[in-house]
This record gives sequence, structure tokens and C-alpha cells, in this order.
Amino acid sequence: MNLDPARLTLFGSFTSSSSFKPMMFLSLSGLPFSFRTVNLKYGAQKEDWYLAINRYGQVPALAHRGLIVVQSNIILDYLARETGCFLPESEQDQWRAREWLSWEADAITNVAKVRHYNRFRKVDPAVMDYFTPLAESALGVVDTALQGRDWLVGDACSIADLGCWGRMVFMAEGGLDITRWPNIEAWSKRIAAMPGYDHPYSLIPKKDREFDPA
Ligand SMILES: N[C@@H](CCC(=O)N[C@@H](CS)C(=O)NCC(=O)O)C(=O)O
Repeated sequence: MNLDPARLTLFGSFTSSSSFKPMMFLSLSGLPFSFRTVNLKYGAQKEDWYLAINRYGQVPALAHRGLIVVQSNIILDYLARETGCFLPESEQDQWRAREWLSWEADAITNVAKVRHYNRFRKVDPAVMDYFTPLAESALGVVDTALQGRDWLVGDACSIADLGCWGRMVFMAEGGLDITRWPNIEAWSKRIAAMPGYDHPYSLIPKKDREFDPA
């Protein structure tokens, strides 16, 4: 695959919360980039050409400067360091944002699991009974953290917010009603109000596309 090393190239899929995170970062930042679709429905993520990019056989992946970066939260961290966008100001807050991203992968990922099993792969009800309380507990932690504050870290939207919201964006498809967590609902509206935001089904292209904002 021919890649321009100077240009950010994101590989992803429109049904993927993990892809939504870097897609949201790039769109909210108004950065030029190329999008390359990896069709999960047809198993493109397990084809040799893509395994050469992401050995885990999953989306997303980012190519830039001859580097390949995978794992959505690492991509967010890379983009923040590279562009300065959504990077908290103080070093302490930068570490705190990365801490949220790491915790997100442990805990909020259960929200994505509940949605996945509910929407794409029917499982034994016992599986849902196991994962649903874990998802609810993670949402409770985020809701409490947002009590009395607009953003998870510092005074501005950061990669912590994009990583955590990105993973839970499809929560309704898992039967998790956002109105049960009022601080999360208010925070999601703050993120959605930012120019460049859209729901993943609208934001993430279904075909390869070039983004060159004026
Ligand atoms: N920890 C990874 C998870 C990536 C992930 O689970 N990607 C899903 C879509 S959201 C995927 O590619 N699934 C297809 C597969 O596993 O075959 C990340 O955050 O990037």
C-alpha cells in the first residue's frame, strides 16, 4: 500500500468505537488526513495486507512519518503529542489523562462488550449478566468523576475525554440508557457541541476518503 509519510492516515471502520476515538480527534482538530476503511463485516482486518499494518488484526491503526501506531488510546496519545491538540497543559494532567486512557481500556471496555454482544453476537444471558454490572460500574465511576466539572482532566477537553466517551458512544445499543448517568449525559452533550463532532455512523466514512479542511 502506497502511503504518504507526511500525511496522517487512519485505518478504521464505521461500526467501531475504537476507530471513533481517533476519528473524533482528527475531525475536532480540523487536521488534514486520509481515511482508509477496513471492512469488519467481511473480515478485512484479518487479511494479510492489514495484518502487516496491525498485527492484532483489529481497527484502528494510524500511519504517519513512516511509523505505524495501533491501539486507539496510544493513537490518541500519539496525536496529542504530535499536534498539541487535546493535550492537557501541565505534565501532571498529561499523566492523569494517560491514566484515564489506561483505566478506560480496563473498565469502560465492558460498555463496548455489552454493546457488541447485544448488537452483533448474541450470547448466553449469563454472559450479559456478568458484563452488564461491570459496564454500569465503570459508567458510575466516570459519572462521579464528572460531578461538578466539565472535563475529566483540567479545564478543557482532552484525550481523556475523547478516549472515554469514544468507547461508550454506542452504549444505547447495549441497552445502557445514558439518562441514568446525568453527569455523563451533560458531558457527552459538551463534546457533541464541539465543531467537527458527529455520531460515528455519520462521522466515520464507509469508503476511503481524503479530509482536507480549508
Ligand atoms: N484495544 C483495541 C481494541 C480494538 C478493537 O477491539 N477493535 C475492534 C473494533 S472496535 C475490531 O477490530 N474488531 C474486529 C476483530 O477483533 O476481529 C483498541 O483500543 O484499539
